[in-house]
Amino acid sequence: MDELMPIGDFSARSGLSPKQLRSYAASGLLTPAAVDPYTAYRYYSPAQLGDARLIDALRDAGIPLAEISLLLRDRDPGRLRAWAARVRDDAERRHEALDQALALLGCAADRPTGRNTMAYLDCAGRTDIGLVRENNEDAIVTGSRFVAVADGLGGHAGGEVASRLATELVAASFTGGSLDELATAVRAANFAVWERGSSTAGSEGMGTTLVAAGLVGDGVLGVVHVGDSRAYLVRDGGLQRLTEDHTVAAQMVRDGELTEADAVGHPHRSVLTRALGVGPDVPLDAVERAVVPGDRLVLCSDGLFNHVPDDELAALALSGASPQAAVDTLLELGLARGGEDNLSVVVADVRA
Ligand SMILES: [Mn+2]
Repeated sequence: MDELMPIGDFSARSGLSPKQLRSYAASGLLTPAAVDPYTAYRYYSPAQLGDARLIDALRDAGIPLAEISLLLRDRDPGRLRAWAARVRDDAERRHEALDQALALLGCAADRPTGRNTMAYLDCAGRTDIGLVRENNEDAIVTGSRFVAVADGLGGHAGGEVASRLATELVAASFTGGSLDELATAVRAANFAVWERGSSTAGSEGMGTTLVAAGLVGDGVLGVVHVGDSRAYLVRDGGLQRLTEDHTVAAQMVRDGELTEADAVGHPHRSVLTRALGVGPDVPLDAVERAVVPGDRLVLCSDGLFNHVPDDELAALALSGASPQAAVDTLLELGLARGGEDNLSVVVADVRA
């Protein structure tokens, strides 16, 4: 404790003003190592410099104090990567709005136009706890290049943690580089969820489904999935499933032991043959599809498709409604038909 610094010295070394330091002390972010009971002078230890600089950098990045406090507690880089993805999406939206404003003034956009000519996703999504469950273990991601749906499993809070962690990690590392890169990110998320599950009391056996879809080149969609959350492509009046359910019943259908119709009410229709996070490695399905403007993607959890069969989903997804209207219609229908599971749906239109 001989190296304790008064607030002035600590301020000089950390680059934070005494006023900032007092406000971080008041909000509980950075408590002085000692306070002189007679003078009320605050003293900081050199070990606190790292945290002070971390807080400063996060404040510079515009991260709210409450989030900084969470970050200091669990130090999960995934949280920061998720923020980075949000900042990029936000910047992209603001650039687009500015380009639009410039166009309204009769000016050409200042940005290089390369990005504007590339396909992007116009999307909407909702996840709902449903009418029976006590927590929502589904998680969704929506963005202009990447969308995902996950359906968590496991006791206590395990399912929620698993689906959120998996979607945040994959979204944060998504750069649109290639299908391989997306698959690598899903494998890394699998390992992270498995590690969290095996090191946290009460979270043993937690896991999640994941269907992750992103533009991995201009006009190329990559889809990686594990479990029974689905991706569909709606094109030219038809609906194609891009994913095969990894369930016992679906495997029996593929093996010719069960008809598609009998699988719908089968007792093993929701028993997964694969899930993300239940072991250190997991086999993935990864496919690439060419997409064109006008194509529509639908991602959903079993809570939706168990109530809304493919033909009906196709009709509703084709109705010409906006992504948000389609999401609302599908979700309300799932709820009206029982909603005994969590329900999630993401609808994304490919645009140029
Ligand atoms: Mn479910």
